[in-house]
Amino acid sequence: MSTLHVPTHPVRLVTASSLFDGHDASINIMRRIFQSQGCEVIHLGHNRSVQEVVDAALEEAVQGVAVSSYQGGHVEYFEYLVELLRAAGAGHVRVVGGGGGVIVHDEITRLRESGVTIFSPEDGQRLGLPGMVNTVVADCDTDLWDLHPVSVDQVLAGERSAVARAITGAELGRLDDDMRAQLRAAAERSHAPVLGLTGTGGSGKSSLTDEILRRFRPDQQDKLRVAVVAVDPTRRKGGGALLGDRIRMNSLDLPGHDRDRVYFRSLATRGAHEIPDHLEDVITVLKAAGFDLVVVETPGIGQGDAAIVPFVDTSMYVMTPEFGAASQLEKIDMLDFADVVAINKFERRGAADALRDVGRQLVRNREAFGKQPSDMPVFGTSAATFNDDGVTALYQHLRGLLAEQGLPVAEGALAPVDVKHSSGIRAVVPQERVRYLAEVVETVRGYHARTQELVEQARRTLDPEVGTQLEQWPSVVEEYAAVPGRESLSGNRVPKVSLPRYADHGELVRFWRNDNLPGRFPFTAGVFPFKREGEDPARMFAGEGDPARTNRRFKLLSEGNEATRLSTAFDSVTLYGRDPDERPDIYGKVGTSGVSVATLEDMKQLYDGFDLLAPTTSVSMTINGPAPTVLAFFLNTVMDQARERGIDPLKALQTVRGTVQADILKEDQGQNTCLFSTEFSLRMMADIQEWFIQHGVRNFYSVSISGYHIAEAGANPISQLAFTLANGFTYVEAYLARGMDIDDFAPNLSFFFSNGMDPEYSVIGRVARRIWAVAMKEKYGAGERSQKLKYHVQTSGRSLHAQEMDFNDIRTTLQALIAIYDNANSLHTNAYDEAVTTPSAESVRRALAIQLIINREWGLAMNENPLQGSFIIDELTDLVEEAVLREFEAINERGGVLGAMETGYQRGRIQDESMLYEHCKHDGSLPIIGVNTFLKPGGDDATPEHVELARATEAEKESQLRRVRDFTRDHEQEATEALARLKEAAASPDENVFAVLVDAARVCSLGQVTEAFFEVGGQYRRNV
Ligand code: B12
Repeated sequence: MSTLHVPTHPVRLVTASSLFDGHDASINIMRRIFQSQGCEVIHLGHNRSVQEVVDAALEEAVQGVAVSSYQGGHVEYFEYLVELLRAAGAGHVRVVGGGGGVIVHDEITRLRESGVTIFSPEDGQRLGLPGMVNTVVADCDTDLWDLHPVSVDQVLAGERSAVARAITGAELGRLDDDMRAQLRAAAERSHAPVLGLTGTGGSGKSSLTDEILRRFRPDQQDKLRVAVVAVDPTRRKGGGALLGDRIRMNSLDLPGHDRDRVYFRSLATRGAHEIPDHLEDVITVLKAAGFDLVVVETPGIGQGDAAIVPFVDTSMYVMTPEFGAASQLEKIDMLDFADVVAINKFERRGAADALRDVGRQLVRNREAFGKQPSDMPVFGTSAATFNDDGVTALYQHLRGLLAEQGLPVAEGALAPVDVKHSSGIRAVVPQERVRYLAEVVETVRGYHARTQELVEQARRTLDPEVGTQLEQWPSVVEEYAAVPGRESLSGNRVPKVSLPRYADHGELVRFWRNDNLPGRFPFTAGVFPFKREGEDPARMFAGEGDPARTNRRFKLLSEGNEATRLSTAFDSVTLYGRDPDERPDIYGKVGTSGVSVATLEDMKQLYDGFDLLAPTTSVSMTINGPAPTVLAFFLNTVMDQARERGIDPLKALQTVRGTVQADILKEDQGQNTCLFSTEFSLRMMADIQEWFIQHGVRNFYSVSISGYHIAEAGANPISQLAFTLANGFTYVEAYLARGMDIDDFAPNLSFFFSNGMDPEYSVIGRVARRIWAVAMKEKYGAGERSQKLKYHVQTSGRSLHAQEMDFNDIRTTLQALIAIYDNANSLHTNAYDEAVTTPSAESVRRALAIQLIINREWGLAMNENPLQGSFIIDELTDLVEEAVLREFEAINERGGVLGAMETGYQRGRIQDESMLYEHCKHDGSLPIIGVNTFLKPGGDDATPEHVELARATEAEKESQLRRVRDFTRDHEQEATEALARLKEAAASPDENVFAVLVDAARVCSLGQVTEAFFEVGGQYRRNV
């Protein structure tokens, strides 16, 4: 193995996924390896525009940017990135990237000519993961200070790049005496106060900093320039650092605000304990550069965390309510020094007590014995809550303190608040219900314990219920014997459902309680007694170009089928709730990797010619962040079809069939198409469900609780299943807390899993159905319809490779077989060209054929319960179930799903598991035929030079731009009114926003609605 390059200079890199691109699995792997090879990584996460990447590259003074791009439009994106970097005088910044097989050979060559290095899957295979990263590290190991000196005048003029470079010099201790003296003299003339922020890890310091800036900028109308320095520790082992604060900062790029008013710089401690050695010089540079306010955020290390105090004029300590006993407060050094204390995550249990205890401690520390704890500068805040008044109170207090230090503040545009802690928090899952997952575990374990008792009992005396079941069993056996079954060519009758031959009462009891026949509680073997006649579960995902082209593809796919089952893939501009635009990093993605839908007109064209009211038509839409708006487009299309035929539109809602994905929890965990604050998105989901109940929408699933994206982001099957079911129970709790009845909403919930190659996939549906049914019946007292977990399954995309593509169909066939054996309710089979492009007409036909061959040709599929009775299937079912329950306990310990999400628990786990898979794939320890073993004889042409690519044409892109422009022009007046009404509804906590949105969607574009919701619902804040 080649030795890895050890950097001689600090190597700093910005990492991100491109705009409207949530594929962050690969960049997360790369950034971790960069870190372990000693680099300082400013990770921006997913969905980053070229401008954001360039801004970060300039302010952070990096040697390189590393971007992954999977959604198409990569040529436009990377070329625009190089262009903007050069225009900003940063042509020296190396640009590297990757996008798996999606970036094809010709494009790699073209991009290389523009100065971009793209790594293909073969590069990964040839070099190995560390080897590939190593080439970047070696190339970026340059001395920025020597290469790019900076003059004092440029710094004093406040030029962004000059400031950034001067900070690099300061960090390296390379500012010469003369320069330092001049900068110091300038800094001394500055009146800029320095605000220091520190606190315990996980207290939400950076979110709070962001929220304070989000108030400061509009409040002071951007008249003041602010610099923020965020410090993160350098790992002692390897010397790398994850600089993970910038990713949290939405306030750097506020709509309608000048991006030059805030400067943000991440620093690594580089061997120092808590404070980088040259922090004072860094502050000097910023003061000399004329900033009006300097904010320094440092990690709190242990309890002796007051190291920041000597560097700043005002300091703030951030903590959470969970500090244990009040006596622990005596040990916190910062409580002696901080001018202000914020108890963040005020939505958590014990927050009010914490506020009081910390107040008391401050009274004692300050010897202010005549004062009340409530007089102390202690604030209860919830940075995760949009427009939290506790944060506003904290901001306004800080503004006063900073003004005393010389900050020239104006009176402020923000209305004063008269609270000292958050007053409007509405917990999605109420505090008293936060142990729900532990309760599910107790219920399932209790159920099995009872089974064991009943089994024993059945061998002696009988429980009355079991007695009845035993009495009825012979007639059940007879009933099934009468079902015709299917005859093989050899003349044998293959039973549709095969019954156990147990005679022992104990075994029968165990079978009924653990498995039972399909369609019988606990539905382990399936939720329906028999498969639907005349409707294969096939639901093929399609979307490309403009709506007219996708409409043609839908017609092709549904040709010759009795039932019409459409599944819609949207392009990434739509997935992120925006309208098509000319800007190069947007333009390239219009109609690529999915269909572009920005208005009601687009939606109508998409399903033109399909009878959406027919009971044989079912439409599924893969959309999450902007799901409410896209669903509103769809339901209007349905209602308009009804109107055209003289049918009452409200009646049409009662029969329309389909699914909208709309699962925001897994978005945060795996797929990353979050637009709004999680809290607002969850409220919208509940609004939709409530509206469904009010309008009798029974056959349309309001959410598809998805494990697919969790698995494809890298999770193993256990984590996929556990996280997904836990998310499902969270929706149950959230909807119950909104006052909905379990049997009114549970039948509208559906599930979606990925089926990969691991052994656990054989039982994923069985375990999901059993846990759900037992919990629904025994814990929630729900009726039978609610107990039935129905799921869609897609074969695993990540198990398909760019190399030796023909082999992919074999993998898909095996995964599809197991799904069909398990009575999955709906199935998508991936095409063999999965790693390179959304499928062509030819590849999708083959993928569909896989299902047809299994369903119609494959003999054993004549039987509908072939998995039952197998020792290994039973054993795996119990094993996977127990592993899932243990994971529930782990999530429960973190405060349930939402509590765990706040600390990035699920994301961290998924990334670890993803990393393990890729390592095993790349080092060959996990055999993958044609990729790391059984390689194509003769070498390197395992990836074909030319594959038919399903991409939008220029004409389609242009026509989409024109269509949305025409639509917004024609509806300008009505849209203004509708948007005002929408914002009003969203701002009032008790109004159902979806009800108003259904009307607004007739006249507003998707992008217009998204912008409106940003204002009133808050933007999503990314997590590493
Ligand atoms: C995983 C995956 C997902 C996951 C993403 C999870 C996540 N958080 O990342 C989920 C399920 C959420 C997903 C969703 C979608 N996906 Co997807 N997805 C994939 C998949 C299966 C694998 C990509 C991957 O991460 N591979 C793992 C990496 C490590 O390996 P690799 O790609 O081979 O990369 C190698 C090199 O290129 C290099 N590399 C890659 N990046 C970088 C970066 C740097 C800096 C370096 C040094 C090296 C490097 O490293 C690897 C070494 O071998 C691909 C298909 C495939 N099999 O490739 C589709 C694919 C990329 N997805 C696709 C699409 C269309 C989508 C959706 C838009 C579908 C939709 N309409 O809803 C959504 C959009 C989601 C979003 N948020 O934006 C298409 C893109 C088609 C196109 N551009 O023409 C693909 C090709 C599938 C397909 N055929 O339809 N997807």
